[in-house]
Amino acid sequence: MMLFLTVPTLAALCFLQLPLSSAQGCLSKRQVLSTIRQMQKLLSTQEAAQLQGMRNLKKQLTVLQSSVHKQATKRNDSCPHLAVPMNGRKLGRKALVGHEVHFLCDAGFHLVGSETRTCLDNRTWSGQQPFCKSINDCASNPCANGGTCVDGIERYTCLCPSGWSGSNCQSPVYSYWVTLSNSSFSRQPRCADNLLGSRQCSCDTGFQMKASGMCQDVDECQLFQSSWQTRICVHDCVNLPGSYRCICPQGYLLNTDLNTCNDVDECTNSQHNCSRGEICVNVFGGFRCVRPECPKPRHNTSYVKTSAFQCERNPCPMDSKACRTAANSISFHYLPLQSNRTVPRVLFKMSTTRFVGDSLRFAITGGRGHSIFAVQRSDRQTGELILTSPVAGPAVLEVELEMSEFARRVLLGKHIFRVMTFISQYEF
Ligand SMILES: [Ca+2]
Ligand SMILES: [Ca+2]
Repeated sequence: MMLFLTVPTLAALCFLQLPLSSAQGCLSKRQVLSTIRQMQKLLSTQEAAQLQGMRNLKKQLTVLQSSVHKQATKRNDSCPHLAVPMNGRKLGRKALVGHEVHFLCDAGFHLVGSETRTCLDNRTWSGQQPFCKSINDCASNPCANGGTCVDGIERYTCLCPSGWSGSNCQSPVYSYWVTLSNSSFSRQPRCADNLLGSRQCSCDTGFQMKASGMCQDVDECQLFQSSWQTRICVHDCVNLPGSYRCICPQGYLLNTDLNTCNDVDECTNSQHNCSRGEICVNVFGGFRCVRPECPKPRHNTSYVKTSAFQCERNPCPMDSKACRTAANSISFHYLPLQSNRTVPRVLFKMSTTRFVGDSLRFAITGGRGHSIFAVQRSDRQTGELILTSPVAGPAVLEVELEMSEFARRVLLGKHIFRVMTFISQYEF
């Protein structure tokens, strides 16, 4: 900077002096020009060096800025973790600003919400968290009695017509049917005058002309439902103006034939209220919550649960009589059955896969109401539990069966089957 100020000043002084002094007192014109050129060259070089310096500095600042930005991105500039939708997948793991994740659903499900979400500058995700929805919860027509199925997020909802209630519109609202106005069962006939001048009248379907000239509803329920031979509904019948409707009791849905009733499987539809540790057993007209438990340890013998419905005996000293006579396994069996089923009926079969002896014996060893059961051998390795009398429900029957394995008349082991039969209130 000093040079920059000094050189032009010196040159200017010399030029000012030129007309006043002799050529010897100052530098010659040629020398001055040469000096100026040298000075100019020097200045250009300095200028270029300074510019280069500035550029380098600018570059370094840019590099520094970018590295600071990257570090900040690593630490803070990421969006919150996104959950993987149930029955679906998430593609893309990076949650940094500017990155995208994509969502897919498994077969049978469709995506509701954003298929792609981007991590925005403000560290939030664009769009909405998607979920995978079963393609159509209403596909199985779960709403009975003319209910309208509305496909929901997790499950469907039934919108029931007047006179019906329940999650599947399966329950009749009796007060509604009773209060149906009597007048709607009686209508004016439809009449037309023909060309001959006489009047012809007729009634709508389901109505018949009465002597009064009015059309009266046919009470199909009274006509047909009372007799077993002509029954039109498997359960109950409600007379309607011009028609009738079959109704099913709680726990059943009217079949598409509009006559029979189908049991609702509360266990697979998650309509049960069994607590943790209990197992839901679907039965006709309802469900049961069961808790199969192994016997308590006793006289050197104890059992361990090997599956939800099976207990196996732990190793025990065979010199102890309690150990030798204790069953090797105890299994639990829950059977739904309709009321008044025809007999004899095979309810249950038992056999062993690890048969090492030479004979198997089957016996009923206990249980409530076991007098209506019998056991018989169906082949060398299989025994059958047979119901011998019809049972009117509702009822719960318990029977304990024993299968003993012998080799040369020596007991090798035995297996206990605890069978519980749930008999419905109705014959369906
Ligand atoms: Ca009717
Ligand atoms: Ca059921």
